[in-house]
Amino acid sequence: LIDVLLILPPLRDMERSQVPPLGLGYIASVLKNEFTVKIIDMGAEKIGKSELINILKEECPKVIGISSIVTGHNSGLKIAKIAKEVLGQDVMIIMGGPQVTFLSEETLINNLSIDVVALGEGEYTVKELVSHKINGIPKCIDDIKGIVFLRDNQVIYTDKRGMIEDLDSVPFPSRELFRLELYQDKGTIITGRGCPFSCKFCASSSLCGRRYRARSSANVLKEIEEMYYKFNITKFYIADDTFTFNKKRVREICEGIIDRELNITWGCGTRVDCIDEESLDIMYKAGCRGILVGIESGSDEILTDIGKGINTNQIYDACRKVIKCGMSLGCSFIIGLPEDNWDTVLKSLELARRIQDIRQDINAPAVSLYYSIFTPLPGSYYYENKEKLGVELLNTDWDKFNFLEPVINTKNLTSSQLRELYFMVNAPRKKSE
Ligand code: B12
Ligand code: SF4
Repeated sequence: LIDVLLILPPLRDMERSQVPPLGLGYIASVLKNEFTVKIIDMGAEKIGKSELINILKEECPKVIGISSIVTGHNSGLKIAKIAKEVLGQDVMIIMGGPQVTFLSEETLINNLSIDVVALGEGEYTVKELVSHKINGIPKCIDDIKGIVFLRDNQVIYTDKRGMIEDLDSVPFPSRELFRLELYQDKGTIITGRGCPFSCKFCASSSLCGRRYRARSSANVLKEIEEMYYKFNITKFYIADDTFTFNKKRVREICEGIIDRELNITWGCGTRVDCIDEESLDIMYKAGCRGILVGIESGSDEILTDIGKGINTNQIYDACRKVIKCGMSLGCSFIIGLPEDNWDTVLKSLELARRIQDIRQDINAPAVSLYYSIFTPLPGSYYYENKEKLGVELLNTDWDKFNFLEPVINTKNLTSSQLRELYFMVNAPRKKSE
């Protein structure tokens, strides 16, 4: 028997997640000193309905926390329903995570199995909810900030909860509760939250704030050491939105890795305007072998329109620097943005090829290209303003919001043209080209 069961529902169209659910790991960490907690990742652990029912019967959790990401939202709702059927009405079901944070009212109204939605960062909200349920403290649920629930068919919002200011004060995610061997990228770590930029297609800043709340380098190094020594992890991926935003901190972290003689390799994601040769140099020395950048478009007009704040010259230069310093480079593009047309998408293809050609000159590691189809995500500017921008949503089945198939017509491109363009940009490049 356990107090709390935290569940990552299976994500549609992904065979399994390659990354442990760190958000749930963080929540477990603040709970585990006081309560018994278990985490299941249904996709990675291949847990189907009947196994879920067995787990529920065996563990009889008093509280269930379900994580909601866009393509896992529907399955999360089904799980909540099953849990109430198996355990009865008394079990408290909390849903939290990026998707439900922006869809709290409709989720509660249409799914009576969900008792509470916790908005934004969940660590301390969940802790208070569990304490309310199990210890009766606080006595009244209305005193818990950052939640939404139904009472007599009325939607009740409690006071807002601020973002966690000092992320160093949050314990590291409970990796011992994950089945780490199941994940390709088990070395994923988050060294800060939030993003100071506000690209119109992205929900990041409305979710985690328009400020990068960086953890101190000492705190990050401590977690890297824990992962290295306790969990034998030697391949890391730093999954922050913009890891290299603060140069000084990057330097401190890299010097820390070098000083500790940790035999690791790692990769990170960042923006092209946060890349410079000096940082790349020390990053390489500290084991960084790959960088993923969000390029989004090869058209300067589109880049301006989406609010990315970068241009194609900056992109080319930054990519050249990464390739030159011997790291592999990942470039992600979005096709079918609200102002995109056939020509602007071709410009992306052209830029991608120019970037790949840099590598031929230098004989460097791989350049990988990732194209996704523009998919308006709740919480993003484009989702909120879709009608105004001529974006017609063809499908409201969240399972289809997988970035691989179009769920929209834009004013310049139909969904079938988008499909065609997607096929074209992903076609292998012919030798003569
Ligand atoms: C790092 C990251 C990833 C990493 C790692 C994710 C992971 N498993 O931890 C990778 C690269 C794998 C990834 C993949 C995807 N991601 Co992502 N990712 C992010 C990013 C940049 C940071 C997330 C993060 O780690 N934050 C810090 C941790 C601690 O937060 P968290 O995991 O969200 O959990 C907190 C809260 O959400 C909440 N919470 C979460 N679950 C629960 C459950 C309960 C019960 C409660 C109460 C609270 C709660 O509390 C947690 C602790 O504070 C965000 C952008 C952002 N700034 O949020 C996008 C973001 C979350 N990702 C997004 C998407 C769409 C995806 C993909 C579906 C994209 C794709 N097609 O591949 C996949 C999903 C696969 C997966 N397994 O997660 C969207 C989500 C939009 C939405 N409406 O759902 C975001 C917001 C970015 C965007 N494009 O706008 N992602
Ligand atoms: S796309 Fe990247 S830089 Fe832009 S708002 Fe999202 S996380 Fe920030």
